[in-house]
Amino acid sequence: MAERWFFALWPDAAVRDALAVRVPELLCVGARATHPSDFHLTLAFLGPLAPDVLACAERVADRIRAPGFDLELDRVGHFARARVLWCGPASPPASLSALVSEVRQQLSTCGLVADPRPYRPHITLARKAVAPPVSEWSAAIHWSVRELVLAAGTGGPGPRYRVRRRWALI
Ligand code: 2AM
Repeated sequence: MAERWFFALWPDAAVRDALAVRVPELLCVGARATHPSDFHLTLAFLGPLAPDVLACAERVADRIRAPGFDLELDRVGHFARARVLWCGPASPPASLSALVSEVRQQLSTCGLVADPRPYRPHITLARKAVAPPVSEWSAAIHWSVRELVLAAGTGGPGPRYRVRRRWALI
């Protein structure tokens, strides 16, 4: 299957490990937990890309000048139709929304059209989750976001994504 590209925020080891500890207690029977190396928060999904468009997307990231920010992962949720269990910020900070807008707007110069659906920042914790989380999210996980990444996935068994490049937020 062709690689599918996306810009994302990738948690550091401390955030990743904190998430991995929480996931098992949330899962209904049959749900498949995300491999901890795959935890991420997507900024913009690009899909399969021709080499010249991929190069254009990388130049977009080269041009981004955005500050780092703090994220509180303080809620868990369930996308029932997609059967996805997720966590994310209850109140996304303005810096996150601004970064997403900037990346998506710049990507239009590469001919990449943003998903028209409202942006819902989330980290997929499990798939095939037919039921909402079976317990509460015990406490917020604090994440100091200091970089954005370009990652790719092939949809195989986990880990299914790979970070290809990183850019510092300043
Ligand atoms: P998800 O975890 O909720 O499925 C790589 O697939 C990343 O891009 C995932 O974070 C995925 O979100 C997100 N994504 C957004 N739109 C997508 C699409 N149309 N197809 C696949 N992944 C998409």
